[in-house]
Parts: sequence; structure tokens; C-alpha cells
Amino acid sequence: MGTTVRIIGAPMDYGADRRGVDMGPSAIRYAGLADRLERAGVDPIDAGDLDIPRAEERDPDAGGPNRGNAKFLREVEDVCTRLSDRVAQTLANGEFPLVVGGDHSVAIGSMHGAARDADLGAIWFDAHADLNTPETSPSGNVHGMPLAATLGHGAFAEMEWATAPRVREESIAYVGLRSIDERERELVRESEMTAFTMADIDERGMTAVVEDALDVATDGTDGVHVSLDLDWLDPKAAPGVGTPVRGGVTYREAHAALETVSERHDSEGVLRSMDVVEVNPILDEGNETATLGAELTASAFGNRIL
Ligand code: Z70
Ligand code: MN
Ligand code: MN
Ligand code: MN
Repeated sequence: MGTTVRIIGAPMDYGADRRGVDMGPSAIRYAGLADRLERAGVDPIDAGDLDIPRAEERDPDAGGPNRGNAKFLREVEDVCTRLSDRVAQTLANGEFPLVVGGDHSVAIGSMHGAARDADLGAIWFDAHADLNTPETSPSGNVHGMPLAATLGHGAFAEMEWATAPRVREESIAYVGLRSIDERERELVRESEMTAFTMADIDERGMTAVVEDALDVATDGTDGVHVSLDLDWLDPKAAPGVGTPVRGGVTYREAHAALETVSERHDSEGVLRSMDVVEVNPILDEGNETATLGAELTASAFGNRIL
């Protein structure tokens, strides 16, 4: 019997400036996510979407005393608290949680849930470092903060719903970093996280870099969370994202990366949870980015050419 993969839709767009990522879960489903997973050899169950009120009905400036510059922090807290419960429940049932976003702030909830009963490593496939806090964020967008939240940086230290004490800096690896704020650069340099930039991929090749990232995320942990932000890819391959950044990974490199993850999972059972985020169907061309999100997820679960 194959792994049961529970698809949890999180159509949240509180964390980003441009509307549209809330349609990501629909677009990724329409691109055949469940069928592709089935062909990859796992048993998908679509658990539907979390209930998420529209941003227009909410006040971006509401939220606790440490809200700083973070927009919709109260709403993000509400969604991530429910998502964390869902992810933890899914794991307790012996199923694999696959969170489909939504903007990247959903990762706060997925990691919080996945790290309740396990020391969790993480691989962050993203153009961005996502290490801002309510104090340091230049945009106030929480999708630029999920790793800071998980690690309990700045005001997040007081937010139990966000911080996951069992995720440690030394178990986190970035792959494909290329757009980083000045304060984030200092933090990444000072931290014990491992950062593989686009330059590392150019120099060493995707497969070697992802093997190293897997070593980092599996060393001393009980499992790995894979967080796939579609803006990791070059805008030519993935135009439908809120924050396109030139010079990203190619279609083929991306598949090679997720195939490398899946090969390690086949031999060592390392994967624990995953999210696929930041698909914006309004900005997409022919649902291409959503399709790529579905394809890459299937690659992570063992889909192969032959
Ligand atoms: C910038 C900020 C970001 C995603 C953009 C951008 C962060 N560092 N994250 N797109 N997914 O506003 O914090
Ligand atoms: Mn991100
Ligand atoms: Mn990003
Ligand atoms: Mn341990």
C-alpha cells in the first residue's frame, strides 16, 4: 500500500501584496495534482480547503501589540493555528500532509504542525530568504517572514502559534536564494542555516546541491519539511507568481531537484511534510505555473520519466 497524501488547500493571500494567490489551490487542483500524485504511486486524498475570509473583509492593521509593520497578522495567526492542527492530525493518522497555498505565510502553520512531535529539518526552495520580522520587514508582507516566525525571531519570539522550537537553524537549508534584503543577508551569514544560492547551483549543479541540502536537513532530525515557493523558478518557467525574480532555476533543474528529494525519500524515508505556495493564477499564462507546481510535487513523490 502506498503512502496516503492528504492535500490540504490553504487559499490564503493575507501575506502578499498582489491579490490572486488565494486561487492557487484551485489552479493546482485543476492542473491535475491528484491524478499526477496517483501516477507517481501514492494515494491522494483531497481534504478540501481551509475556510479563509476574504482580505477585503478584514483590517490589515488589526492584531496584537507586537504586530509592528506586519499586515493581517491576526488573520495569519487564525489560519496558521488551524492549519497546524490539521497537519499534526494528518501525521498522527499516518498520512502525509501536503499543503497547497496560498502565499508563503502558510508555511508557518505547516511547520508548526509538523514539528510538534518531531525534530524537523527544512529545505527552502525559494528566491527569497523569508527571514523578515514584523520589525524589520520593508513591505509588511508576512510571506516574507515565515522562517523568522518558525525560528522565533524578533516579535515572533512571543508568538507561540508561530514559533516551532523543534526546528533549529542548523537543520535548515536554502536552495536557489537570489533576492535578499540587506538585514536578511546579515542574518543568513551570521546564522547556522546553510544557504545554497543560484551561484552554488551554477557552479556545482542542482543534484549535488540538493544532496547537500538533504544532508543538512536530515542530520539529527526525524524528518524533512520541503517548502516549494514557485518564485524559486525563473519567471520564464513560472510566470504566475506575485514576486518574479530573474535568474531562477529552470524547468529541468527544478524537476531534478525534486527527483533528488524523492530518491532520498525512497531509500531513507526522509520526507515528513511539504508545501507548494505562491502560485498566482491571475498573473499566470495558461495555468502553466500551477501545472508546474503539480508536476514538481509529483516528482517529489516519485514520478519518473521511465
Ligand atoms: C521581501 C519582503 C517575498 C515571497 C517575496 C520579499 C519577500 N524580502 N517572499 N515573495 N514569496 O517583503 O520581505
Ligand atoms: Mn517564499
Ligand atoms: Mn519567494
Ligand atoms: Mn532527535
